[in-house]
Amino acid sequence: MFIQPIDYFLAVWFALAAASTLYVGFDQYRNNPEPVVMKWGFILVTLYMGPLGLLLYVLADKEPRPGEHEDFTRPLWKQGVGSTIHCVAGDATGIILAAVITATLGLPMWLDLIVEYLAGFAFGLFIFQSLFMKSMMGGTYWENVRKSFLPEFISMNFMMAGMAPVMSFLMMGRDMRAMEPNELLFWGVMSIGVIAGFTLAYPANVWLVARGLKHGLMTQRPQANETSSGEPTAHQQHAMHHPNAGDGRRSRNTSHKSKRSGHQMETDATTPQIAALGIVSVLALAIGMAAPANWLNLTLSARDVGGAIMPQGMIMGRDTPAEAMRDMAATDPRRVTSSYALAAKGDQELPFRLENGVKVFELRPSVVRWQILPNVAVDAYAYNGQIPGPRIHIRQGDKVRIDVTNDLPEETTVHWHGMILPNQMDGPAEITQPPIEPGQSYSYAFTATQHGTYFYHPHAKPDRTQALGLYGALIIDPANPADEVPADHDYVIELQEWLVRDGLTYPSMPMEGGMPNFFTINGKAYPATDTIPMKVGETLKVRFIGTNNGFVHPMHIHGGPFEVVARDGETLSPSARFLADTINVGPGQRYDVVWKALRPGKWLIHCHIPHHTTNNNVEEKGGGGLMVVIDVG
Ligand SMILES: [Cu+2]
Repeated sequence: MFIQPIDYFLAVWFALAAASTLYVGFDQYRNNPEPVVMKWGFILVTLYMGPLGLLLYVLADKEPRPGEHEDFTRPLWKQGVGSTIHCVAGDATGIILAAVITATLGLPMWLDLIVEYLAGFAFGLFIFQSLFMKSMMGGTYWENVRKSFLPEFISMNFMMAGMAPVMSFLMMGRDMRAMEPNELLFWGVMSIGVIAGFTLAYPANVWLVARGLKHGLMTQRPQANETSSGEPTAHQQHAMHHPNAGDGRRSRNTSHKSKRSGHQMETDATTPQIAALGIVSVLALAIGMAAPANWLNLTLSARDVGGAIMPQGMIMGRDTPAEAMRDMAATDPRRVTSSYALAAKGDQELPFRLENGVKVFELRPSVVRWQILPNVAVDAYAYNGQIPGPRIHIRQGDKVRIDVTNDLPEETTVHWHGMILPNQMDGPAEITQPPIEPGQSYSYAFTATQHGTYFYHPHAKPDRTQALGLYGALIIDPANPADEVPADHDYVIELQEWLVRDGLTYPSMPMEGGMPNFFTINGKAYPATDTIPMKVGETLKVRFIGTNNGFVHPMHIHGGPFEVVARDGETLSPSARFLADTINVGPGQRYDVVWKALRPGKWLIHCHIPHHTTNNNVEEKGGGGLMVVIDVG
């Protein structure tokens, strides 16, 4: 499933790469008079470099008109392309195969790079260079290995010097799906890496070809005149070009016929020249492999970060642990099990069944897509497909049991905030109970001895999972109705902060990269929030619940003061009640306030941090986010 614009781009890129490769392969076997090793070199490199591989092929190697290949491929820059193609085809194949295997095994990134280097070098030297070239050039296998070693070493060093940092930075960047071989992004990084490796290896290859240390492009044609004289068609003519070489050597190369005579190259490079280039190549390799460790945690593996997509602006240093990355990662849209339209409401009263006088409730947290505005949805964690979770409405003295089944992709527990209950029913993971693993269940049972406004939320990674939507109201009516502070209307307000960017939902946290840009009351942002209808003279009890994680929200009501009648579930004695028009609702706090409709009109309940009454900094219909209208008729 495509979840980011880059996924569509990559699909087009790889379609072009496939078409380019088909063309190059077709043209190679129909028209191109060159040895098999070069044919495969161009086919593989075009597969890795897509249209760029095609471009190199038609500019440097494709025979323009019959019989012109020898002359066409003679310029040094084309010979350098041929030599680099040759190296990259072998090395990159080894590197990519190793990358798939190490990612699947879950090896740390630093070990990945070393295995990839060794595999690339081995593949290039032992298979692509020595094995394929042996049939071309003659000589024994080990003779080819020995002669190829130094030029292959230098070329591979530059290749990996380009490829390693590209892989490190792009695989461990914001979108770490790039570490997973089953994602297009992984293959996109491989492509960019090969292009970078090619670019860095090219200058060295030009020099190596010019000095007769490596082969460039070659021409290999069946000899028509020899077939007529009864010789088998396998007798072929090789043409190898070393543009620096004198005419004598070139003519000797092009004139050698059926008798294979081993490596034709003689180098005029000096030992200090080769040594200096070798040292620089090792230095480039060391920088390419090690420098990214200044910024990236190369001890992590693909398995550690599991394809996480990180928020923009999160500080990720070389010491950021994998768990911190998983904690801040976006909800994976592919985990969403059901979607809800804007009309869907949270905080629905949860039905129960009676078992031996116990009220039994069921909670199932799962991953849902929840509409907070007509054009904005969050990929959230939700109890029973609702945000806020369903309201558990009971009476003081009730015996209750809540069966929780975890349908989330990560562990959870439930904490009954403010309740007096047995310790093992309290919910803190690892402290009073083992966390409820995905697919597992746990039952919470207690007797409600208190009454008032309470709520429930997870106590396993609440920084992530509560921020993604796990919370719900627990409203307990007093056993004696006279203990209830009366009002004509009763309205619960559950606050929440969201971080939605690039179509992904991240757990909002008060830290770099985690700041929220959407805010909801009961799972909707204004103007999608409720309107509370009232008549002049009526009273409204608002139960503010700090179900959010990050901010203290100064909640304000227009049109006259309210009376604060309860705090954190505890009803205030009449002498302790007070009038106010703004109350600071911090995370975990509850305030019950009673407001009287004195005048007709549209009166607001809203947070007094103005950023919290916008939707991604945009005002719609006079506001946004934490805003509800009381419509007094
Ligand atoms: Cu606020």
